[in-house]
Amino acid sequence: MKDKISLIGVPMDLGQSRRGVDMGPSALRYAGAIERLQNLNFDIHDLGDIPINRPGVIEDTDSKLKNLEQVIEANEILAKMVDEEIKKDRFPLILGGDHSIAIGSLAGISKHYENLGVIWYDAHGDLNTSDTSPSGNIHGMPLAASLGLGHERLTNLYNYAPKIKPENIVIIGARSLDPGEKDLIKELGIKVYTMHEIDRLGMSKVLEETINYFKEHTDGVHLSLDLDGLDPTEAPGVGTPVLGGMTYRESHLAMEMLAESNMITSLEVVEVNPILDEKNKTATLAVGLMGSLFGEKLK
Ligand code: EXY
Ligand code: MN
Ligand code: MN
Ligand code: MN
Repeated sequence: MKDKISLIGVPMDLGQSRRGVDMGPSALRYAGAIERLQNLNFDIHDLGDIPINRPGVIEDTDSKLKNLEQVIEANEILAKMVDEEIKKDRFPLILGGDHSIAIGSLAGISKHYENLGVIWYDAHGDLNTSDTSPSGNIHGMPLAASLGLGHERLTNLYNYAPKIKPENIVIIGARSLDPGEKDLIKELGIKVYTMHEIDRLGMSKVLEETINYFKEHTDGVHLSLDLDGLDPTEAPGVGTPVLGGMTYRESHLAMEMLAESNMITSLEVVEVNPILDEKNKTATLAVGLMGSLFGEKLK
C-alpha cells in the first residue's frame, strides 16, 4: 500500500434525504482518522472538504432525481481532485458524505486502471437507475452509474463511461436489494455475498474468495466502505440502517485480511451521520476499521 495518502472530505448529503451525513467528514476527523494513520507512519495530506452548493432539495423534473445538478457538480470536483492525487502517486482516501460521492471517486480513480476491482461493503446494492429507484435518491445509484447505467449526466461524469466492469465488482453485506437491483445483478452476473452467504461461509472464506478472485482479474482495488453495511446496533449513525448486518469483529477481520493482501489502492468511507449516532460511535468504529485496513494489526 502507498505510504502517501491524500484525504479529501466530501460533506455531501444531497444524495439522500436525511440531514446530518454532510458532517461525516468532520465526525471522522474528530474520531482521529488522520492521527490514526500518522501513527502508522503514513504521510497524510488533508486536502480539506469539497464545497457543496446547498439549496433546498430540488427534484429534477424530467428524471425524478433529487439534487441532480448539485450532486454532479460536487462529483466533478471530486473526480478531478482524486485524478490529480493519483497522478502524484498518492493514495486517495475519501471521507463522505453519502454514497453518491462514489460516482466521483470511481470517475477519478478508474481511468488509472485497466481493470479496477471494486469491493462494495454495504447493506445495499446501490445499483438503481432513475427508472428503478424507489426514492430518486442518488446515493442508491452510484454502482449502476459507474457501470454506465442510468441517467446519462451521472454515467458520463468526468467525460467517460463506463468506469467499471460488472465482473470486477464484489458486493459484501447486501441485505436490502430492490427488484430492479436484483434483476441487474442476475443479468450482469455481479458477485454478491449477502448476509446469508456471510453466515454460511464465514467472513474469512468470503474475503479469501474475494482476494483470490481480484488477484487474478484486477490491477487495483477500490474499497467503498458504507458504514450501514455493519449492524446498526454497532453502527447506529447511518441514514439507511438495516438490521442483521456485519459485526464489528467480522468487519475488522475483513479489513485485516485486505491489509495482508496489500491490494487496496483507494478507499472511501461513507454514510456516517453523527446526528443519528451516539457519541460519535459510528465514526470512531469507522476509524478503527481504517486502522486495521492500513495495517495496524500487522505492525
Ligand atoms: N435502494 C434504496 C434506494 O435506492 O433508495 C436505498 C438506498 C440506500 C443507499 C445507501 C447508500 O447505501
Ligand atoms: Mn507530505
Ligand atoms: Mn451505499
Ligand atoms: Mn448502504
